[in-house]
Amino acid sequence: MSEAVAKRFGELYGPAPEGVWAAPGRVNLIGEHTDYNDGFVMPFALPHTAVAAVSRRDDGVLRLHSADVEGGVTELRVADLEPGTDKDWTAYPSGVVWALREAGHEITGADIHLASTVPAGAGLSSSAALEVVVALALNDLYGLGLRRWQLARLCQRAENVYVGAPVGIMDQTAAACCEAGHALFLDTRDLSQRQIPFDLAAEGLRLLVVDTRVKHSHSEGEYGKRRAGCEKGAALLGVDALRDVPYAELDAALERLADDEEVLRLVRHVVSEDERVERVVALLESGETRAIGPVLTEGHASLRDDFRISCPELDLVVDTAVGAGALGARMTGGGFGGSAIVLAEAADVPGLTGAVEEAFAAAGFRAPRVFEAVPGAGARRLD
Ligand code: GAF
Repeated sequence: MSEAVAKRFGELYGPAPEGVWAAPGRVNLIGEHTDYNDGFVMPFALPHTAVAAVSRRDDGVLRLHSADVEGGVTELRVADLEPGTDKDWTAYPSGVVWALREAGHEITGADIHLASTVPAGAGLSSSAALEVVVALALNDLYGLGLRRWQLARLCQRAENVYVGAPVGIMDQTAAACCEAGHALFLDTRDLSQRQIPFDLAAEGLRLLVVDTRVKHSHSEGEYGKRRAGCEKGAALLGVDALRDVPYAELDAALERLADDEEVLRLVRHVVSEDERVERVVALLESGETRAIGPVLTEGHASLRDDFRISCPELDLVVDTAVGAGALGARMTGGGFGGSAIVLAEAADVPGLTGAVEEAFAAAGFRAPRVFEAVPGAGARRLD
């Protein structure tokens, strides 16, 4: 991949690139819609990556090209980059250049060629991978000395302000900080983190990703509504963020929200989801990997019934897989389509995959894309 991307860079821009970098997509094991509530998340990196060949420029010009999108090279001036103006895929890399410059780093231009194997629109963070790979490349080339978590914060700012999507910090931190063979237990309040060994193969287990290949069109607006509802809940309860509601006090908090059924449900999901993350961490650290299955399925029910961000395709994956003997299953990512994950005994994978495929065909849904996910490495320089 690295050589092909460097070669294409040379064809597009002339000389060979100064370097080639990669950043992965992610699967979130547990901890959904908790990141903008200062809560806990637990993603791991996919082997699928966005790869960028990059060289510096000193004339204020930013040139962007992607192997995955029709069209030629886009040429911009770094001084002219402004939030909200770019509605194309180029908003992700140029947003990162904008965010670095806004933070006071002198980026005087770049030539960038990108190619990604992270499935787009599948809830696997293909955009965060694009942002982080560009941030890491510019950090190295311009000698900025920024730490991984700082790059993640800048990428989140690019996405929030430049692209205009009100996302939390999980996906960018996952792309920047994950390690092979581990899931990342991340406290999104202060970005403190612990790498939790997550070697399913050694235990005879597998984690399947089932990409439903649907993305319901209202997803972006609904994300913002959930976020606003959570903020309202925190304000009604007099806390900075829902993270500050202890699980032991959840019932009392819900009583105080009895007049606002919608906010009550959002709060119940977020506070119980933080507790599920802590339970999964404890189970993994005590070697009880199989026991995390029911916690994943519980998390799905909470996202479906309380947070209301599932959809028929995701529910069908979870119900079919659990009904056919999976240890647990849940949707992963923002919701309204995208992917679900299924934890299963290795020997059960063919049967489960067949059961999900048959159920999709019987329901008249497009065939899902199913693959096994092994925790991969975080962002890195390749050449
Ligand atoms: C999307 C967002 F980008 C994340 O920040 C996170 O909120 C996630 O949805 C839900 O957990 O991936």
